[in-house]
Amino acid sequence: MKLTGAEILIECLKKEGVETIFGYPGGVVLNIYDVLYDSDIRHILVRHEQAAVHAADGFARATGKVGVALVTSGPGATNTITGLATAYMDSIPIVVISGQVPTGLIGNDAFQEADIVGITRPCTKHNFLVKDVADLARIMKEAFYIAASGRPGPVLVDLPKDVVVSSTKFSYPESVSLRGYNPNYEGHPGQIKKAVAAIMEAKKPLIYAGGGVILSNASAELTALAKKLDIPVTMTLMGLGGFPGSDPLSLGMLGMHGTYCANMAVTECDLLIAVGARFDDRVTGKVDEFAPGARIIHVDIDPTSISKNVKVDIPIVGDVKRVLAKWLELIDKENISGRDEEIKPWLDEIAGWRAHHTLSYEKTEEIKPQYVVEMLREVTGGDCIISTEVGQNQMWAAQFFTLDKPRCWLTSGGLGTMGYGFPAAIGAQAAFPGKTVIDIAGDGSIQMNIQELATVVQYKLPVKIAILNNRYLGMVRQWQELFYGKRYSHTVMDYAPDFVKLAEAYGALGLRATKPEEVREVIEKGLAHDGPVIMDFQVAREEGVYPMVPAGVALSKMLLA
Ligand SMILES: Cc1ncc(C[n+]2csc(CCOP(=O)(O)OP(=O)(O)O)c2C)c(N)n1
Repeated sequence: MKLTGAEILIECLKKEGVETIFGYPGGVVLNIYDVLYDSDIRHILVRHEQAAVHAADGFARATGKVGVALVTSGPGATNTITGLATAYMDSIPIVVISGQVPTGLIGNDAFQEADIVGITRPCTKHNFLVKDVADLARIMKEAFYIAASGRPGPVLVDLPKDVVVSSTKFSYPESVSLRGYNPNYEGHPGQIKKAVAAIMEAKKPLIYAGGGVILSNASAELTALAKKLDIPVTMTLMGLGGFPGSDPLSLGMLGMHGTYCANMAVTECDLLIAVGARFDDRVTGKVDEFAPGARIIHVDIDPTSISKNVKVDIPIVGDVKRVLAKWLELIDKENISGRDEEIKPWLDEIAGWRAHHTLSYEKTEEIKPQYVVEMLREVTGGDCIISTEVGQNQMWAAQFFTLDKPRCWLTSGGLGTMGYGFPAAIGAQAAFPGKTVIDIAGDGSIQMNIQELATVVQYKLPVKIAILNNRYLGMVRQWQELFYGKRYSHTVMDYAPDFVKLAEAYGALGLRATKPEEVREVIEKGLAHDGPVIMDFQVAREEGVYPMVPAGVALSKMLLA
């Protein structure tokens, strides 16, 4: 029996175990939507294609599965760019299917034509234009494989209308073989041994854990390693939750808004064990003064990441989980008696930095944004999924919402995409209907995808939005305060909707707190409500995020307030 391209596409999604997709229809994908109408695949109709891609991305980060979005050609496809670039920078596995004008019209400036394969080349791991229905099943298999394997990332499949309507026999390939694409998962045995020797020798070792720990599901192995050898751990923004934040060995986040003790520990360590981290400039500060006295081990699945920004002494190309498991195996054979005594001076030094400066803020009559985040942590007991927007809200969430588990933290690290958090929360909530999902937002960022309130109300997705409302584009204002003589050029956001009324207009619950004493009550009420909620916290307007390492400055030269 022959199936149409549209039918084949849906069969492929079923074969991949896809149950939920996010999308927005249009002319050239009508046949696909028509087949979808009768299928068991749940489709969530967002209000903007950017949100469909962020939702697929949030779904992927929370579940570890490949997220899927479906959009139409032209503007539908171009609206996905920010979502694709966001997923690309953070190595998130998603497959975006875009409609395309019929092959015969490609290049003719046809109605709603955009060269989406050309446009997305720099911001996808790979992309495909399907020219023949006979290739469709194979391409879908490859798309899912490429998205999820090696260093994960977004894949786009562009489907011309004529391919969607023509038919062929359907058979789904069992396996994929792609010339020149063979991710190396194991790591070189010699290098693995060398790393273990360096770890055993080090007097001041430090683990620097990045998003790769989360992506490769390596938290258990990382935790076992740190605890076995008493090695302190600092995490990047993307690595948060990869090691329990409330463990005494956790130093919290490092980098531009990292903790004092994490940044000092990086500066003073004699061995830096980088796992699934990519030495981003927000992490290293001035590269020449990053971990100046340390040997560096770097484990990463992507060979092009190694020695890209910082020169590495022991490179290991492999899957973080497998390499850590191998290390543990080898360390089991080592004699570690007396290690407590050896590592103690280093742990004492770190305790000194911790005592010298902890994350804190001054309590005043006004609501402090950090206090809101602390209360969210306290009321939920940490048992929830947090997404964030971008700006001060994101950094306060990273600093004050101590995360103990992986896949509970959805944030745009690499691209820094305002408007990411709310749709990402939709993706996570769709995957886990019973879980509490909270988007910690700024008043600026939330307005970038606020239209998705309609989506959460329609699909009964009880996402909670906590707006740290400072009526500024706060993070930019902070830079203007510090580096531009307080000239607040176009960062004042005094004109904003009444967020409580806005929530109500969409059929959600709106709550507001204007005094510190109201914060806890609003959170409790918001979390107890069984539908979507906006909580508008009117916070101190000119609060800053500290510590702060100014761009391009050494980590040890933090501004503490
Ligand atoms: C799409 C996009 N545009 C612009 C920026 C630059 N930017 C970074 S932080 C920020 C301010 C964010 O303001 P808000 O959402 O109110 O959060 P706050 O910093 O006040 O918590 C801006 C404009 C960005 N990151 N993303």
